[in-house]
Amino acid sequence: MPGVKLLNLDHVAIAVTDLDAALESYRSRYQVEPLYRERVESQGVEEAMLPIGGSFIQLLQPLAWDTPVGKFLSKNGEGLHHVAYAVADIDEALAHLRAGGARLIDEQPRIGGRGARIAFVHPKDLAGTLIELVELGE
Ligand code: CMX
Ligand code: CO
Repeated sequence: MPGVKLLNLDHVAIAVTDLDAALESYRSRYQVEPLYRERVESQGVEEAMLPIGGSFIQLLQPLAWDTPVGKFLSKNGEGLHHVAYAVADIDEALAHLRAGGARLIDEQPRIGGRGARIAFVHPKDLAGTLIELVELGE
């Protein structure tokens, strides 16, 4: 079976309590402007994507406390939440990870921000890092 080739570090995601304040701080301190901002109900977040080189910083504000990012914030406060790698074929990547015994959170891809197909791998699977795989559309 073919392996999983990680094409790019798509984004590093940071959980924040106040998206507007975080965006303003990135703007004033680092002169970075968001390229996208959207509400992704299925993930329980409002997110903004800040382009940096060929990757993004994803700022995540939870829509409610009983969401993955809401729970993370109550437990840890603001900070690094996950890293996301771009793959060409997310179905193939998930099949390969499943066959290798990886602890998948999503058995099937879901639709995330930018209309991309995404799936998460549990932080207990590898070095305490929540990993998101992203298959970008056209
Ligand atoms: N990074 C590293 N470790 C994490 C973590 C994170 N983001 N979130 C939880 N953990 C750890 C916890 O510290 C805990 O460890 P201990 O058992 O050692 O204390 C363990 O994982 C279980 O955590 P929990 O607080 O009980 O949290 P849950 O199991 O309820 O949920 C997770 C954790 C990863 C399964 C859940 O957050 C999830 O399903 N995430 C995927 C979806 C998501 O994050 N969506 C938002 C982003 C959307 C986007 O990027 O577009
Ligand atoms: Co993400």
